[in-house]
Amino acid sequence: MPTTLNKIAKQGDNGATMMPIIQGVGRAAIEIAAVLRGAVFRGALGGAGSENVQGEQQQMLDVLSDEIFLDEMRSTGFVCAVGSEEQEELLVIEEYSHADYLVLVDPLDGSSNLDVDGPVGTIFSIVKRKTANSERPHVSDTLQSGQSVIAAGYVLYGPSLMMVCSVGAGVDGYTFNPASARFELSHADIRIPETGGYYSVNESNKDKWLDGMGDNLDRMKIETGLGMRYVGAMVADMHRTLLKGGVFLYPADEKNTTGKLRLLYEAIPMGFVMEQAGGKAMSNGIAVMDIEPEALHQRVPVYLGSNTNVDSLLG
Ligand code: P6P
Repeated sequence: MPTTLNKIAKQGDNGATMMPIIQGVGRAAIEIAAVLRGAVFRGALGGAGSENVQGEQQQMLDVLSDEIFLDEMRSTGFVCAVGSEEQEELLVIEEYSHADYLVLVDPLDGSSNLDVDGPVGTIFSIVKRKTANSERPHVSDTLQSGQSVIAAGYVLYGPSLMMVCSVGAGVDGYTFNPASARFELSHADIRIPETGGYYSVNESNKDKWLDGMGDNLDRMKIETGLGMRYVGAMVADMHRTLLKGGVFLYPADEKNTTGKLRLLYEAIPMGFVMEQAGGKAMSNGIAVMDIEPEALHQRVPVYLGSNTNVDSLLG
């Protein structure tokens, strides 16, 4: 009998409360995957003609994925609000504004890969509200460090549909089985290899990096001899790093002086998974998970992967 997402209910102290929300993420993933597979026939590839709060051109599928994800979080009945890359303000789920949990999400990460049929992903993180259940959820409920994260993970829309997640008791990978139409455990207890793998970075920005990171990378390449792979979608680059080892990095540069990747719905969820798998996630000299967030769409530099490789990179 295959193991399904129901396994989560028996994991750690929070599995039972997290399972319905993560099952909701799974339902959203299945629907988003179906939309992606048929998008070309519906004229749904390409720009939505709008910008997100980041000033980035929204793809039509960014907007649709955000709507699908919000609907599935609403359907769980356990989520009071969602902080999304695609929405400037916190989205309160009115009929459940008394519920205990908030979800931070990048609904369709790496969407610039879509029109070349490249991999994309969904990244999520779950925290417990700080405001009383009788109050209206507030954006301050999202401003919690990674130490307060209860569960996090990502969905990878690739040759297969995978969800990798943790409720604080290790990391498991589930693959969608079309025969049974559900996610089934395929990668139990993922641990990042201590050595080997690849370094993964957009090296074309190297001359603009801040904090001497160009010299650090040159030194790490000599010390480790790692090859390079870069997909341009954090979920795909993170997933390869998690399974093969190595280091993924997005340093601050002259254009993105505080970094490009978002703390609450990219760096923290990936840092949670990476640390749960025995790896490391750093930013600006401290662990990603120790950064005290100041804003919903705050950006940070990110260095995550195998301990030895992250240590070699950061010196
Ligand atoms: P660049 C996608 O836009 C994203 O937010 C991450 O998924 C990815 O790691 C990064 O930006 C890619 O950025 O500048 O290399 O295209």
